[in-house]
Amino acid sequence: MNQSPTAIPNPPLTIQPPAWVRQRQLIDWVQRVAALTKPDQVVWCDGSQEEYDRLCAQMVAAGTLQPLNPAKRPNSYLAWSDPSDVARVEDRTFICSPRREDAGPTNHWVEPAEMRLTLDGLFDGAMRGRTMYVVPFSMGPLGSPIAHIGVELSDSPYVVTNMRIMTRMGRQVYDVLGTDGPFVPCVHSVGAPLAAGQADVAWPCNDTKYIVHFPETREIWSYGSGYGGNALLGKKCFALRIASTMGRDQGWLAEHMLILGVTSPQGRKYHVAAAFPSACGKTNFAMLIPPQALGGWSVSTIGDDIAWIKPGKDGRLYAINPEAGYFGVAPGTSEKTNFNAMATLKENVIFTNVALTEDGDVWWEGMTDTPPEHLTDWQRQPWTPAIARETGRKAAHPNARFTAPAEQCPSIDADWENPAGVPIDAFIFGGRRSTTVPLVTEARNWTEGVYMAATMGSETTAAAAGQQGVVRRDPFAMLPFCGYNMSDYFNHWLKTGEQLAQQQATLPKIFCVNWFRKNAEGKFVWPGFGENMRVLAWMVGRIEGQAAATEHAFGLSPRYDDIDWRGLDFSEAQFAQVMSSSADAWRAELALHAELFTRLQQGLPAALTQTKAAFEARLA
Ligand code: TSX
Ligand code: MN
Repeated sequence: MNQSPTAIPNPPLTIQPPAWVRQRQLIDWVQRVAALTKPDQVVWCDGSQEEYDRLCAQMVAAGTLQPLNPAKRPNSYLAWSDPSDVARVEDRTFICSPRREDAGPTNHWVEPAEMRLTLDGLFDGAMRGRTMYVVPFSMGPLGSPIAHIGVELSDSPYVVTNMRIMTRMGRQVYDVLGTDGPFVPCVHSVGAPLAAGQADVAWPCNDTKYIVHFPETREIWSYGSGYGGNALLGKKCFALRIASTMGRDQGWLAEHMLILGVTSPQGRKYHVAAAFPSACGKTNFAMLIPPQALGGWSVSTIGDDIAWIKPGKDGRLYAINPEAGYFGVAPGTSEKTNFNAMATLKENVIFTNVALTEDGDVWWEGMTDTPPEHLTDWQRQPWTPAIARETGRKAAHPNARFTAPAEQCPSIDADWENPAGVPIDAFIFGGRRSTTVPLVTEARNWTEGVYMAATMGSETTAAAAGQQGVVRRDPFAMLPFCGYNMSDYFNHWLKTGEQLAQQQATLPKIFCVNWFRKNAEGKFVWPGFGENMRVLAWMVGRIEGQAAATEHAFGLSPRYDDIDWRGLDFSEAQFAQVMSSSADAWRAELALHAELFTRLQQGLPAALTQTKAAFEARLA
């Protein structure tokens, strides 16, 4: 009950933009959204530390955040969400392009006018009793020619504080916008209006959820969730779904990729962008620490999740990380799996759905070998190792997250905020595959690389919903994030390669990796983590034209002697296990590619079906 007949109606809301907001269209839009959603007040965020601290204190008072022990985790907070609001909601995610074919068979589509009617109903009065925050943000370094601006209107202070870590948020964005600069309008409501006198809950949300994108008008509307990618609209909604359509129209790429710098012992630096589906350790790879024994390699981090990549005048591809923070999965992160991430998390962090220790710090599964004796779990219940053994309950939700400033990462690249971006020398695509796919394969050409990326698959883990160990196709790791027809997206990649080739530039090499091969006993054969540097070093050798490779049906791979094994006990027989694949296994694999191609049929580039036929001919 939002308004009883006897309730005094709200006085007409004045939105009172501060003098530093001069973008007329923006002000009009804020006015219209406020008139629709009917918040008690509108707050124009300036992005200052004072504002951040004030909002955090307010959320502590409301029970949304708990301050962590400043002696253990300075200036850090813990949020526990509603147990129903813990992850992105893919089946409630919509791409509302004018024609169904523009969204394609892998997206949920609703006709735009019909969706607008639905949203008008949902958002009418949705912010009653709350504050609407105006959150201006830049995706990418302020003023970079590769960056773009968004403004999120949200009734969630949790969103505001997370956006301040994840993006360049605040007043300075309005200087870039000027009086008529372009921005992507993003509207977000937790969908929990408050009647006069109604008490709030710690994590307001609504069982009805809509994550809606209008690619043609470049708008985002999000309703009902306060969590992660559903609510922090700069990330998946803007930087991937909307930006991918901007890239299609404007000739650039918005990709679900980490970006890293790798410097050889000779001091030569290269840049790599890599796409992996979820649960493959993208953040770990972006922050990799090379083994000492390899002598003088270093890896630096530019980004861990998203890359915006634009062709430069020299015919090379230049990439920026549009984000300013990491919104990473906590469980499994430890000093052993990702030392740099743990160092990044020392202070100024918002944790969500991890467990609370008795001394006011955080813990999650995999953080330490031995769990603490007593915790409060993410559902506010007492937790002990014994309870976990008896009930299987987790201390942290498997999708628990940290929100941390990128600049706190010890391996952060000196160029991570370079407005010009960094030139990409190689793309890596990978998945979690216990069989068939070798440790590393280099594509013979751009088209074969696009084929590898398009047919990428990954085995589901316990963390994901549904069956475990089933291979799910996740083209370019973009299945949930491509804002348009996947076939058109493949075509865009093929065209990009053709255009670069026309400029006589050296195209980035494309590699396919698999860190997850298992032996007959079901044990991982490849040690992974820092040891992946050996594969990266081979790739650099290939880029430099130094390292050798052997050709097989699907591309080029190293022989045992082409990899530097100093400091690692990894036999030729073990290498054979991570590289081997039978013709039978590949025939079965190609049959699965055929299933994907059938699903994507309409508009699927002929180059991909031709590449498949060529692989089949090589196998025969
Ligand atoms: O992130 C991972 N990477 C990339 C690191 C740079 N993970 C974690 C995946 C879940 C997010 C990996 N897990 C990797 C990997 O390369 N490899 C594996 C599989 C594996 C797990 C454990 C061991 C070896 C391989 N070894 C021991 O536990 C001792
Ligand atoms: Mn991601």
